[in-house]
Amino acid sequence: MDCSTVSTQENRLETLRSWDADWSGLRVVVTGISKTGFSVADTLAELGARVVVVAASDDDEARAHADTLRIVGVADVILGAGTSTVLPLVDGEQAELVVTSPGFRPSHPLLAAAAEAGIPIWGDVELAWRVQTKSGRKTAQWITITGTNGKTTTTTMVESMLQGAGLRAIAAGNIGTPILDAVRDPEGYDVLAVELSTFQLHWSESLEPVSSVCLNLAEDHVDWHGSFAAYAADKAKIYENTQVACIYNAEQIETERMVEEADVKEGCRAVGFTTGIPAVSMVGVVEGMLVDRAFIHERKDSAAELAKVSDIGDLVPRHLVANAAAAAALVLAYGLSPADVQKGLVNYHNGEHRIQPVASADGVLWINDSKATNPHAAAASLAAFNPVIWIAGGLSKGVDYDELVKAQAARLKAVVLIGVDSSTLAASLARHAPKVPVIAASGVHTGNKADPQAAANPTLSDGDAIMARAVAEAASLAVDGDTVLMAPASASMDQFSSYAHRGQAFMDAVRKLMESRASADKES
Ligand code: UMA
Repeated sequence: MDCSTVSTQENRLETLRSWDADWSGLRVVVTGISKTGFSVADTLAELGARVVVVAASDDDEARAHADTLRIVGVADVILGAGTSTVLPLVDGEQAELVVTSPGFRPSHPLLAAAAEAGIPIWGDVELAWRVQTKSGRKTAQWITITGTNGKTTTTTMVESMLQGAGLRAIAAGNIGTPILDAVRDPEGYDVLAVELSTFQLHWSESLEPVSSVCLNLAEDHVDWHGSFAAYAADKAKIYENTQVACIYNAEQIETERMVEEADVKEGCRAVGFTTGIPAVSMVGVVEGMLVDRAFIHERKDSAAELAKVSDIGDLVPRHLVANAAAAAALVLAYGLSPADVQKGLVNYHNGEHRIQPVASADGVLWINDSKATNPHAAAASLAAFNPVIWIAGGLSKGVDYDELVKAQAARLKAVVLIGVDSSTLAASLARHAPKVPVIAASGVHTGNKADPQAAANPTLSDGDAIMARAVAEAASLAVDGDTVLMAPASASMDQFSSYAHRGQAFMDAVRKLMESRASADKES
């Protein structure tokens, strides 16, 4: 493609900054046909663009989505393994734009081909920002949240505070509701609490959030980004063009550096959050109270009370306090009052699968933290308990467990491994916690189809059976004062359909164990 063609294309895309702009006939390839791909293709078809969708999946869900998309006017849907490696033509011509689902890595052959051909690539979040302005519909302000861990909790807290203040607000983005679904709501929202992953930030340029935060930064998704530096650079994009306040983690200098280097709107402030006593321009904690030293006039020598830490719940580990402080700073920047912050925290219920107490019996506390899909998240919950019988392992996503195991070894009483291949974690344990007993829940290879318990009970998948065994192993070791913590530090997809499925398997197994103990007690 020559330079003049590329620049004409870029000029056209430059004009596409509202729903009412002229999207008709724009040739777009959409990658993926799950949540994101479907919402993108559906939106573009409604806007009159010429759309071809490509996805490796060819299951019932993909085919049903394809049928619907054809009905709404999508030109072509190409499904099946291997099909998504070549950039297809749209109406016999090269695409002018690719809009990608977050699961596609930048190195994916299709995206690499688009980049090579000079075709711009957006994510669904970039498209959503551009189409959100529509005559006759409210345009929402965005509050954006990223970080290696705590995104979902913080986003939900922000949503709770906004809704508590009587605003029409919803959490969307990586949290599960595609951002385009929220943006296309016919009534519109006052504010969107937008959880963003680095996969989404990588392909976003135009966002202008009212406030934004990178909660923390630790190793994750290195396989997608290619390197930790590339992952960190994409996380830092959260702060670009922020209007009122960039919120950083005062206990993690990297996030403050990101703010210093960001290109923000005139007058935008840097505000820290901390679980300790706040300095000026921070939200923090003083004697069990969440306090604001950033948004009040007298911040030089005083702080305003926002809420009691106990308003968040009964079991409040430190990282949850940090999430609440960040959420408070984000909404105070938007203009909410201290009373709104407090009401939001009181209304907030810690979501399922996030450090969720499941049972407390014979002095043993059972905690489900299936949402801990990486070492950093697991570290946060391990740090909240001592001594711990730790159920861990799963799909490691290429991360390194050495630092986690080194830091937490002292509180580990035993480790029960789940996961098809938890050898990386097992090796870290052997290196840095050699005295801690490690039990594999189903022998060496936990995905073992010949597992006798799974074979004996065909209604259980391997994952469910192995979790039941892990719970039984943990129960045989646990004594008064111990915590059994299922915080796998790994993704779930090797044995379960999702982290929620894994968490449910754990909770079911614990409940069954409690029931069988209760009936044994009755009999004796
Ligand atoms: N596909 C291919 N080839 C690939 C990769 C994917 O063809 O190489 C196709 C699949 O066949 C399927 C589609 O792409 O048709 C799947 O797309 P996707 O993986 O982007 O998944 P979605 O269902 O669209 O969900 C995405 C987010 N998923 C990921 O980022 C992996 C969801 O975050 C998000 O909730 C949803 O959009 C709505 O915004 C999930 C997640 O795991 C929860 N996020 C990661 C995390 O939190 O750590 C980043």
